[in-house]
Amino acid sequence: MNFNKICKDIKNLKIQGASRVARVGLKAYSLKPNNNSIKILRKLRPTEPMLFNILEYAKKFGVKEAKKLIEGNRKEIREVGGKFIKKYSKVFTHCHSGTVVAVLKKNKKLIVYSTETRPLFQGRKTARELSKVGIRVTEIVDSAALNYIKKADILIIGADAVLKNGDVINKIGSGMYAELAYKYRKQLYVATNSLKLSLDDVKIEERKFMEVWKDKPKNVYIDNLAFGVVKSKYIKGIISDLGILKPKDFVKKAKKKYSWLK
Ligand code: RUB
Repeated sequence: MNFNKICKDIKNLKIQGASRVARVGLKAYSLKPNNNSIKILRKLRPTEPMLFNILEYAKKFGVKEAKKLIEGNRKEIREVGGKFIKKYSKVFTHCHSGTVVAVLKKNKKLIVYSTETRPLFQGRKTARELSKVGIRVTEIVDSAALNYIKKADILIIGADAVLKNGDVINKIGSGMYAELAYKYRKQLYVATNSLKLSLDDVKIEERKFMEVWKDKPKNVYIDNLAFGVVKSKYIKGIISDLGILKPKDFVKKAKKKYSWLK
């Protein structure tokens, strides 16, 4: 794959999920390692600080070291998260997070409720990957979520960014599910690579209306925000390579780990 093809695939979501975007984005940078490539890559998915951080790291310490950092973190998360989820739990998740899938795969004896995630149906990817390893998945339309949140023992979602106040940005809908979980006293965890810490404000990506309704009538307007905020007060813990921490403690520890992130 060449640089332009990778950029195209990231833009049209053939390559999706913050971690995969960062890993493949790093590969693109390794093919054309200069400042202009960084500029181009940063524009593809504006809500992906893991990509921005890893490019920054690669520029400072080289691509090989950057790869090592990502892989080391991934391994840690799988260990930490795999031990954490109790057997036979009913787990609610939203969208497709490679990190959540990796953690759930560590414990096959689960029942997973997965939202289909309109408009692009990333939830089907989650269902495919989990069912392949023998996990029982119930795929639901997004608007059925309340019933399944009530049935669930735990909610686990991914993250695109963790902000310095401990709030998390993830697929649109995540904030709404978090508030429902809180109301019904269900614990919500976020599984993430600590490289998603962002010390800067994060722009929420707005995608084309066609993804929602290609031949919409005149005078119908479409808002297609890709992501939304999950307030830290709704998050019981962040499962990451740094352990399982309260959002504020996660930020403290991550800031220390990435002191080069200014
Ligand atoms: C995917 C999404 C995922 C996070 C985390 O959105 O919101 O929950 O990116 O993914 P999109 P991961 O499909 O628009 O990229 O755990 O794989 O980093």
